[in-house]
Amino acid sequence: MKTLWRDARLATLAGAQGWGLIERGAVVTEGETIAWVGAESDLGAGLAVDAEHRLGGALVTPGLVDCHTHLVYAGDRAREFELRLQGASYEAIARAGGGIRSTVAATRGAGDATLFALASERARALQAEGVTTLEVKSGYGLALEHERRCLAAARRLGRELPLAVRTTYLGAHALPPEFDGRADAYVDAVCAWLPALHADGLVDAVDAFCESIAFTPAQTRRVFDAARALGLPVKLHAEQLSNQHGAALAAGYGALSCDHLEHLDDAGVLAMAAAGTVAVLLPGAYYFLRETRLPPVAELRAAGVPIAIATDHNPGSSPTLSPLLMLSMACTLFRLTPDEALRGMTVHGARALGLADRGRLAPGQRADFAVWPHEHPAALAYAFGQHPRVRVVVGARDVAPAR
Ligand code: DI6
Ligand code: FE
Repeated sequence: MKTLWRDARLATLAGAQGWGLIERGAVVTEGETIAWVGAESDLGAGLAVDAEHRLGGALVTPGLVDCHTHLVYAGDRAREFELRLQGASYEAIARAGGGIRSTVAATRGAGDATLFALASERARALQAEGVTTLEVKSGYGLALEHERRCLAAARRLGRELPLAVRTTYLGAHALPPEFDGRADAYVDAVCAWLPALHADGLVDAVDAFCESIAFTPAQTRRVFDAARALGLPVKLHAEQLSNQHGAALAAGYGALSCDHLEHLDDAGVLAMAAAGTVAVLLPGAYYFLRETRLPPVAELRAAGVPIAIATDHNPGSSPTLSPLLMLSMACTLFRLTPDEALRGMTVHGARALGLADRGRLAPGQRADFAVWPHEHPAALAYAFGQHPRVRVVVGARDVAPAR
């Protein structure tokens, strides 16, 4: 089926930088793919299509790609938020057995149907702000059976909702209580579970939390070696709270991305540049943990490291479900330009997932796009907290608006 989408202002992001704006633009889709993009005036006169949508001059961007979320879990951590505001640090709460562990207890106690319903509600909220591709990490099960349930819930989201889901195995997120004092034995288990989860078709990539309160670089290597043995790509929670030199380690494994990066040093930047690893910046976690050390944006730019932006949705450090707010924070807190921020949640977000077939409006790309009520794309980052009405199109098909 061939469809013409016309009378639109297109922010194509097709070039290496800038918006790639086309005024009075049109898109022709064929099946689930974009076949042609350009100015309406360049449309062939005799173009025969099966359907036509007039967009009334609305702004069209590629569908948003949220490349870092921890969407599947039960419970919340509002009480922990109160404690942090009274002076307890995120690390101190984690060391005292709260933090991630409290979410693990709630997640293990929730049934499959509940886990799926909670995740599905969250995915719909993301979709309501233009998300068409979503990454979901495990990491709140921390036992084979529970990691499997969480990854299966993520896969089910991709089957039952009109969005694409990529799954990431984050068994090395925290030490579960049954392995207290035995971190190396737990890493052995994390590595041993991976082939089974992969055989079930549940794993697209492997991640770890390399941090003083989580896993060491040596333990991270073992997890990455297990991934490499199966040919799975890796990503890393690196340099979030301290500099463990995790980014350089991950780049040595050809990592798709290193995420957070507030404490990234020059050697890490250069290693990422050489490996083509994407820097995923997570302003929601920076804001919510009241961090003051900024990720080295100027250095990443100068080295040509692609920068992605994501929600990092999770109950402990970034409970937001607003990708648009993250675009705004990427600009106000991290000093990205609005077009860099949007590129970070489209082209570069897709690249952080190893996906080259989406993130731009260009021939051959998937026909995933969002239609916004704004005049200029800078408004996506500017109009924070406004919840614009957005029309979401996935594979050239209209997705029912979620609100
Ligand atoms: N870094 C984070 O910010 C999240 N996970 C991670 O490795 C926080 C997860 C949580 O606190 O529940
Ligand atoms: Fe995270």
